[in-house]
Amino acid sequence: MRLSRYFLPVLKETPSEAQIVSHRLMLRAGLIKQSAAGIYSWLPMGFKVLRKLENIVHEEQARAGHLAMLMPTIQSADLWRESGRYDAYGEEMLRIKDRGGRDMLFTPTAEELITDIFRAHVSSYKDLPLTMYQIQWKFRDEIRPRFGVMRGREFLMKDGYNFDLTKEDALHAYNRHLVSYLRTYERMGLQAIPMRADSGPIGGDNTHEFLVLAETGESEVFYDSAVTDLTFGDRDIDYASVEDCAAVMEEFTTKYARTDETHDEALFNEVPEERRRTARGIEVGQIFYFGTKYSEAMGATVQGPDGKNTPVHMGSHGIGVSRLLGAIIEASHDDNGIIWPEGVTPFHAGIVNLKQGDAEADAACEALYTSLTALGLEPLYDDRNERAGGKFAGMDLIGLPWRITVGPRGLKNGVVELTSRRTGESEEMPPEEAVKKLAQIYAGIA
Ligand code: P5A
Repeated sequence: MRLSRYFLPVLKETPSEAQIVSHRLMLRAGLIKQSAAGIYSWLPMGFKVLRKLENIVHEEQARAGHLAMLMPTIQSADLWRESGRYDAYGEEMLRIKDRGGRDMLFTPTAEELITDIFRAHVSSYKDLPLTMYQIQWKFRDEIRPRFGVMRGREFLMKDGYNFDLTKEDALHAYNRHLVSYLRTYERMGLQAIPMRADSGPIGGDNTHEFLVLAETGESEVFYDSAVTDLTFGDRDIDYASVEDCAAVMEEFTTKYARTDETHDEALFNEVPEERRRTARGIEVGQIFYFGTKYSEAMGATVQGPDGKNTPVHMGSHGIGVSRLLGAIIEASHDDNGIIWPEGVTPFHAGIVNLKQGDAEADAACEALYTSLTALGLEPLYDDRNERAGGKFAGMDLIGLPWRITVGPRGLKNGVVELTSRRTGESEEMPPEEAVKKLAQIYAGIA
């Protein structure tokens, strides 16, 4: 992409309404624009990152054997009356009447709708296990929408639902989701720690939230610092294996890590004092096992091997996809702007032409652009007729992990400069070397 043809409305001033750094940077870098309280448009560059996050989620869900689908955002209230949640959900639910006076709502989550689909089509245990998920917009009429996409009213969520014959099978689904979420967040460059939590309006007693530690996080958390040493890495896990998933579950959830809702001071005090931590975190996901809460209320049963009909065991699992943009920026920025992790960056590298209009510099930039594109990488070429200082500041603000600087002086010696956004370190090398280096960096990521 050439910057001269892109839509990137960067702001010079720091927007006064933004209280936390990720919100400020998302506005300043032209990623989003607020349209009403807690409701945002996603401008081209913000949308690009959102799509990257969605892709990672889809790939990891497929790896775990889960089926992608899509349900509507507007639902009939009748289903929610069956589960009892139409009244229980309260003010957070956006209620709408259609022209016939029927009660409708904008989905805050979709346990009811998926249970309705299940009961219409599945009647035998032979069709289990089954896990389906979607990535779809949700609406919750939060009392205090704030911090930009972090606590929006409209937000993008991955929501998945498992159906199993027994509690044991459903707990395997729970563990499998924990494993796949750990992998998902790590691919996004994040450490998200599973913590014992409260299930709120979704229900059930078995639930973990995934938290990214950050001073601006809305949740207060308590944990054994040993949990921050755990990384999932490049493990080859067989998602169908009950033992494999249970082992990861045990490794990642045995040490003390809880949100304030489930915090137990006495248990916490058993953690060696030097490892006890109190901090704040951003909730980027949550998994639930709630047994037969919805299947019983809505008559979602299957015939078991013994010929008897039993309600299915269920759980649901959510990732705050749009919130993740904020969480990633909170975890990865400096005074000059965003620092995108390679796995989610909107463009793989910036190309800065120090002397636009200089025939040699222009040609070198074009050649770099062509070679990177041919390798499947997406460069963002700053081809505007601007001062170098402004171009550098702009690149730092939008946070592409790598920058290639091209100028007449370097070209005389046959070199360009490759700079890491994270470390600020620059290295001079021939243009072909820079291309090769970027290809290596992104091998297996892009
Ligand atoms: C699990 C999927 C559920 O709704 N039902 C379907 C279950 N869980 S949850 O924890 O309530 O939400 C899942 C994730 O969505 C994100 N989230 C939000 N993101 C932005 N703004 C909001 N107002 C908001 N509310 C929830 C969180 O990341 C949460 O973990």
